[in-house]
Amino acid sequence: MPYQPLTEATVVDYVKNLPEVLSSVFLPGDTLRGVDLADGNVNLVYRVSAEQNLGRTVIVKQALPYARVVGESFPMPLERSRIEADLLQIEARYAPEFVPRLYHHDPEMYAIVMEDLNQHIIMRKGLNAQVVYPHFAQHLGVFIARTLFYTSDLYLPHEVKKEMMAKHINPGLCKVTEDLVFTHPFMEHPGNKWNAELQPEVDEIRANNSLRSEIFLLKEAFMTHAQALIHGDLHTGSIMVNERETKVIDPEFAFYGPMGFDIGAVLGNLALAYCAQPGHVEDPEKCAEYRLWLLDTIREVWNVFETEFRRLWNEELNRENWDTDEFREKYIRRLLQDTTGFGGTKMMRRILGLAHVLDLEAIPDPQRRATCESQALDIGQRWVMNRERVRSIEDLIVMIKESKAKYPYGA
Ligand code: SR1
Ligand code: MG
Repeated sequence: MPYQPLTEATVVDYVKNLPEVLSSVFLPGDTLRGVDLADGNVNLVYRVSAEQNLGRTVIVKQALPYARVVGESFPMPLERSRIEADLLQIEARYAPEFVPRLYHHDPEMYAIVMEDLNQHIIMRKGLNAQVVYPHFAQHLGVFIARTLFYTSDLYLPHEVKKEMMAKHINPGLCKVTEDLVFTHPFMEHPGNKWNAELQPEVDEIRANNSLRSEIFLLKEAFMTHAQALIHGDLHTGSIMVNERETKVIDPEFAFYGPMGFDIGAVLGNLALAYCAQPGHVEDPEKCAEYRLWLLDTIREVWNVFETEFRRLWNEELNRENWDTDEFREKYIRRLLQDTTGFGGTKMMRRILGLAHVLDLEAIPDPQRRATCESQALDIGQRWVMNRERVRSIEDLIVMIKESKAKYPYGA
């Protein structure tokens, strides 16, 4: 079928013509209905379910040649759909319990059909409502350790790694990240958006060449450090959760990049949720209690990651290539430092750049939101500027606890 964007009306016929999807999910005689679910920045997303039983359901995700929320002035390669399909299969090899099942990939329509996670919600929405996810840190720590270790030179024979790198080169989406995460937020750019209440702070950051040079070092590491096949956009909008399960979605930004970019995305977005809580919760005790859970979760994600990563290192390392314990300790320390720098950068881009996050955008009062955003900018700067001194996850937590908003609400 030649490429054309699907609609609520056409997506049902599209699914009806996919025999392997019909036989895996639906029953003969099912009447299918399509519903538009798109609420991310980039793609079309539909739910197609059987009227007879809404539990028989799939998600159809289709790439547009541009970013959905911006329009045709922001072109994006359709090829990202193939990357996403490949990644879902690779992740399923190493961490099957944490990814949705892929039923079908259509290279002509740039569409994938996958499991409908209708028992889960986007994690950001749960964090905005102070929901505690008791298994999240365990799940996510294991997911990142396995997907990063098993796709790196620590495990793969060198020729396999090189083939994987060639297959997963993703220049179009990497350019989006280079621009929207590392470049535009830290300069005057027409795509940027920010809260006018923060103007003096925004001006200060954009004039801070010491900070900007550190961000550029991180950008250069992002562009050149082909360490593992990373997810590439692992924020809390790319994670679906409930109290029992955790599923990582949307790996369309994947490529061979630095491991710390994924780990930093998770920790930085949890820190954004921490900053946003006073914008959502009126009761100070309840707010403090949930913030404590977020700090524990940041700590726990790293600790679980490190424990699992060390286990894999001990049991699965390609020992022909790597053999000293001292190297392992230096490697893990550098991972934590990269995590800190990338995490801080990703926090700031969500306040200064084009793509913002619901954690903060859902706070209607601009002054109250500015207090939360200002604290996030402070943490982001601390993480970036102090990353080389970081020795343990506690150092990141201390920087969060010591951070301050420049414009305390109501002061
Ligand atoms: C045009 S918006 C692009 C952003 O959305 C994705 O979630 C990525 O974070 C990207 O930077
Ligand atoms: Mg996404």
